[in-house]
Amino acid sequence: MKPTSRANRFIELEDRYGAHNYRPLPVVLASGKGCYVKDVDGKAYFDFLSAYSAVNQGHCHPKIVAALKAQAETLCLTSRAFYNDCLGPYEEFMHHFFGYDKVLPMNTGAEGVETALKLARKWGYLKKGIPRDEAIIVACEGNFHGRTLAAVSLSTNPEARDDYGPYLPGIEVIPYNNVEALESLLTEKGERVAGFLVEPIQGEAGVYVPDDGYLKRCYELCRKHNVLFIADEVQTGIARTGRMLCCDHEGVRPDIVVLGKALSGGVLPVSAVLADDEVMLTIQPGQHGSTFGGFPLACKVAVAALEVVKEENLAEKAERLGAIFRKEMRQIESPFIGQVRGKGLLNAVVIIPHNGKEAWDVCLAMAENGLLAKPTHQHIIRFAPPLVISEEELREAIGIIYHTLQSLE
Ligand code: IF1
Repeated sequence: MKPTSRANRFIELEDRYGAHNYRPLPVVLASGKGCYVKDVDGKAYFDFLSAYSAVNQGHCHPKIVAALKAQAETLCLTSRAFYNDCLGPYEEFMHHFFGYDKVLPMNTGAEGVETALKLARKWGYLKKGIPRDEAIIVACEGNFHGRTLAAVSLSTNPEARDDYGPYLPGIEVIPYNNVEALESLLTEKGERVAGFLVEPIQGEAGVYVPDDGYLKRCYELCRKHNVLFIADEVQTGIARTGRMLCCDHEGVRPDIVVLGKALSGGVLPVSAVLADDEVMLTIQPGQHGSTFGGFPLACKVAVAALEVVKEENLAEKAERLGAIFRKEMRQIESPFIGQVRGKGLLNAVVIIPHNGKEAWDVCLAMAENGLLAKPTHQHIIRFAPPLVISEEELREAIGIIYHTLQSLE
C-alpha cells in the first residue's frame, strides 16, 4: 500500500513535527460518516476500529453534532468555579440512565481511572479504616487503563511501562481470569485492599474475554472482603459488547464504573466515574477536579450520545451483528485465521503468519481493499465497527476480509 503524494504530505508533516509515539497505518483520513471514513484522496473505507470504540454511534452522528453545535454557540466552558445550566441536568440524566447515585465528570479515560483509584483510596481510609498510606489497589496482568503514571504503574506491558519509573506503590497485580488468584490475595491482604480494578474484557491485551462467571465471582469476593469492585468500562461500555455495560452480561453492578470514549460518541473527550454516595461523597470540595470536567459542551454531547444509543437500540444491534460476525469469520477457511473471539461488536481474530505475511500485512491489504483495522500485539486484529453499521454493510465488510485473506494466500 503506497500513499499518494497528497497523503504523503500529511504523513511527512506528522513525522517531522510530531512526537513519534505512534506508528499509524499509512492512511490519511479527511472525513467520516456512520461506519465509513474517507481519505484525502476520496477513497472510502469501512472503519473497523471506531477510534478504539469511541465512535460506537458512528462518525459525525447528526444528533450528536447538532447538540455540539448548538451548545458551542451558547456556552462552552465555565470551569467548576461556578454552576452551569448543563451539568446538573446531565448528572440527573446519568443517574437515571445508569442507576448510580452520583457521577464525577472527567475528560479522558485515563483521568477516569485515576479518579476511580483516588476514590477507592479515599474510601479505603475514611470508610474501611485502612491505615493511612497503606491501601492496596489490585489490578490484572495484561491490563490497559491509559497512559498516566498510575495507569502505567499498573501495567505489565513493557512497551507501555518501561523507563517510566519509579512507579506508584500500593499496587498488586494478579493474573486475569483467575478467581483463585484474587481469592488468595484477598485472604492474605484483604484488610488493606481498597479496590479491585478490572476490564470486563481486556481490549489492549487482544480482546481477551474472561470465562463466564469470572466477573460475578470476583464481585462476590470483593463483597466478602469489603473491597470496591471497579470496572473499567472505558472501551467495553456504551453498548459495544451487546449490553449498555459489559458487566450487565453477568448481572454485576460494580461499586465504581469508569466510562469514556463512546460516552461522547467520539466528538469530545468525555469520561465519567459512577458510584453511590457511600463512595462518592468521600471526596470533598477541593480534593479533586479538572478544568474541563463536566463542561457544558461535554454535558450536552454526552446526553445526545447516550440518547442515540437508546433510540437506535445499539446494544441489541451489537449483540446480533457480533454473533453474525463471529459465525461468518469462523466459517472462513484460511490459513491465516486462528481463534475468533469477542462479545457483541468487540471482536478479534488471531492471525497465524503465512506466506511471510502477518497481521500488519493483512491490515495493509484490507486497507487497500477498503477496510480499516489495526493489529494489536503483532498477531491479533481487532474488528470493532461503529454499532450503527447495518447487517448488509457488515456482510459486505466480511466479504472484503475474506477476499483479502484469499489474495494473500
Ligand atoms: C492509545 C489500546 C484500546 C482503555 C481502557 C482506559 C483507557 C483506554 C480499557 C484510557 C484506552 C486506548 C487508548 C489508545 C489506544 C487504546 C487501546 F490498544 F491501547 F489498548 F482501545 F484498546 N481504559 N484505550 O482501553 O483512555 O485516556 O485514552 O481516553 O493510543 O493509547 P484514554
